[in-house]
Amino acid sequence: MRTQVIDIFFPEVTFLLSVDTPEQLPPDHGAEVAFAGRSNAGKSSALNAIAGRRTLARTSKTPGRTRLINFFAVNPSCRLVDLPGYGYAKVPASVRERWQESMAVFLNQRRCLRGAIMVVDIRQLLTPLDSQMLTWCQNARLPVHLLLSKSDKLSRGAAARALAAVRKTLDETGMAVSVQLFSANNREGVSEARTLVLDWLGAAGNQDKKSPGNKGRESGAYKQSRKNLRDFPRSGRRSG
Ligand SMILES: Nc1nc2c(ncn2[C@@H]2O[C@H](COP(=O)(O)OP(=O)(O)OP(=O)(O)O)[C@@H](O)[C@H]2O)c(=O)[nH]1
Ligand SMILES: [Mg+2]
Repeated sequence: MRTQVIDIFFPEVTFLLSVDTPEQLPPDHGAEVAFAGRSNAGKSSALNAIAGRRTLARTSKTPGRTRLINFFAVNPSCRLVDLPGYGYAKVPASVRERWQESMAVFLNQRRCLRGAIMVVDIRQLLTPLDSQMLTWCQNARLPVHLLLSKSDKLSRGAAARALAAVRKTLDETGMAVSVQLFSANNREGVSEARTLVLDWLGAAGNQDKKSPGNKGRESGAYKQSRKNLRDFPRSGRRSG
């Protein structure tokens, strides 16, 4: 059963390392899934919920908490990556520029990167910076799955309307991005997101990781998972 696979998949997850510059990145092999999004959107909380661990990645009420790229080892060849949040006004320009450079290198050149989980606060929807990040990912031919986070902050009706609005925006831009409601607090959508992360990481283990360029990102498995997730049904507030 799928849940049994999930239960035995993440217990070994541990903090691996934090990096500040592209030169410090760990070896580019195996498979990685990155968590990206605005500062304070709930990236670290989402990573923890999906990994099934409360305190793996540090979370905070204060925006800008995650300033380095943090790697968590799921097993010797698979990693979850907590990226620094963008859009936090108090970050000095020099830090922001360094972050942008690291991000560009990471998204464009990291061959083991299988997909990005983009976390967007459901109360803010897609901001210009989120759209920019989506464009970066599309240009890097990186599959993106969008979590509309903190869905517990809205009523069911309002959350459904927000989901429909984001789908419409994505359809209008023509971006092939899957999207779902998500709450680290009441666990809405956690199991669906976890299934996708496992698919991305697992599919990588079944193919030639030395294939050139970004071919691995466009494998049938990823296309299928994107297709399946394009229209996630609202699955109940305690689905995880
Ligand atoms: N109500 C609610 N609050 C959440 C949820 N997820 C995260 N939060 C809160 O939002 C705040 C930010 O969460 P983080 O997970 O630290 O956000 P982040 O995107 O990692 O933030 P930075 O690392 O600073 O960019 C914290 O106070 C969390 O408790 C959620 O699903 N529901
Ligand atoms: Mg964080």
